[in-house]
Amino acid sequence: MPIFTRRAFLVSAAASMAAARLHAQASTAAHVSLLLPEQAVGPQMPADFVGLSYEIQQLKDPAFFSASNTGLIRQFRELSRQGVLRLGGNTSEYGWWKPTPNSAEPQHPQTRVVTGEPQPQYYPVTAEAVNNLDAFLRATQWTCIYGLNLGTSTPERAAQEAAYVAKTLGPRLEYFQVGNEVDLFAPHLRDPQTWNPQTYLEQWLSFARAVAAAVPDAEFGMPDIAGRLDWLTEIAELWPTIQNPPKVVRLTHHYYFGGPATNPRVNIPNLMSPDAAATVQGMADVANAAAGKLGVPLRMTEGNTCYRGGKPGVSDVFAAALWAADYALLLAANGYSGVNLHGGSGPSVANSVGGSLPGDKLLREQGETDEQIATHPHPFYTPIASFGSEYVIEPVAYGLKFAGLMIGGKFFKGDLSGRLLAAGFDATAYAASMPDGELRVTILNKDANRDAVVDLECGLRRSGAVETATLHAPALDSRSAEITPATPSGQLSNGRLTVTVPRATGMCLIFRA
Ligand code: BDP
Repeated sequence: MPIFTRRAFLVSAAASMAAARLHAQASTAAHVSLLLPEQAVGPQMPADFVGLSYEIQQLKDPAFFSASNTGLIRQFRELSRQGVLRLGGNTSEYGWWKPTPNSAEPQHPQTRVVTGEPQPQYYPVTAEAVNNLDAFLRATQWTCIYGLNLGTSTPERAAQEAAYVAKTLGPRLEYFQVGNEVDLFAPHLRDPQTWNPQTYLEQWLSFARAVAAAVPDAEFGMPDIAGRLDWLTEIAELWPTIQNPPKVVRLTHHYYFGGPATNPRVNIPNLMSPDAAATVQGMADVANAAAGKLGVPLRMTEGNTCYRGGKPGVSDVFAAALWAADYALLLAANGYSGVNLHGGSGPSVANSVGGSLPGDKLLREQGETDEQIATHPHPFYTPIASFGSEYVIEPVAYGLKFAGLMIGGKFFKGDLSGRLLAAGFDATAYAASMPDGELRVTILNKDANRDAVVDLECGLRRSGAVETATLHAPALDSRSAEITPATPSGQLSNGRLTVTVPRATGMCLIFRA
């Protein structure tokens, strides 16, 4: 199945008619009142909410995740002091465990070659790579979700690898994932006639039980589906029929806004449209129902703006920052325990999608020279890009970092975003009560043309100093993003404050305790 048919494109045609102009000249503003609910009864955003997702194939180069890759360590620390690195992706189905330098490569099963799917390029994951990964995690103070190969490995080999990983990473191991995007295993990795949630569960169980026998306290996140939410529902229904199930601690799935790069509907107006957020909310509702049945939290373990490596001009610009901030906060407010944005090195992601990035082809067709193409991050959506020996935080990661300002907060229920939408704004808002008594309100104005004048009315708080941090850039299509740290910006008077959130800007208001 070609990759462009793999995911339903989730944005409505109506939204694609939305505001086409990215740089409005005339300044228009509109007014809305938001009453902040009195009590924070929603989910709390966990300390390790922020995460990144990389192809396991990165481990092919043991120096990548290692203590000596100081530039990468610095950017991980910059993004989050306590994040979660998830190793998975399509390439996780082609890694083989090589415990000693002399270990022989195993026989691999026959797979079908399907255009757009990763070619079976097998590569060793060595003990040295896992040792170095541990040193990297110690240096970053991040933890790791470790992906095991379900596609072409065996329960025995997965158990051997898991035992070494668990022993080496210790508390830095969050849990194991077995298989990436199993709902897309057919046709290249499994027979479409027989592959379904039931047969997946049977195979998953044989792997997870072997892992649990080798690592008695082993924990798992599953099923890491690409988009077939009905798989979550069906797995939750089948789960009670399993006797002594392995310990599952997260229900996981993935989401890309659209794709591939050649799809004209993957554009900035659609990415900013309220429909995009509504789609994520719809998925969260289904996923939450399944997670409730299983009694485990959700985690969005992989995703980004545009699958097959991202789209230049959409994935690598400021619009992606606003998208990521809104996406992360929407998931947090829906009780997700975290989100991992996918990225990594160009070759690893290219290998995960059949060998090349469609975004490169697009740029060449648009007449960009090799030199110009090299100014884009590869893959185009990567949160941390490398240019020569330098690692750089990309706009999409600034969005995630900005969302992180709400970490520790307990969300207010009450549809603040719905009220902005009803008032005609392409904007969202999230309010949370922080552990130290602060109140934080993040407003994301995704509108390219209109500033939003918002009258905030606080239920409980009547006075006090207000500080503001902003997420901004010159325009939605700028190859940059900036977070301005919190600075004093006013006072609550009689429980009220009026703020102007400029077009294409995120604002986090901090009401000091
Ligand atoms: C997901 C895969 C990942 C790819 C990504 C993409 O898990 O390996 O890199 O899509 O298409 O389906 O960009």
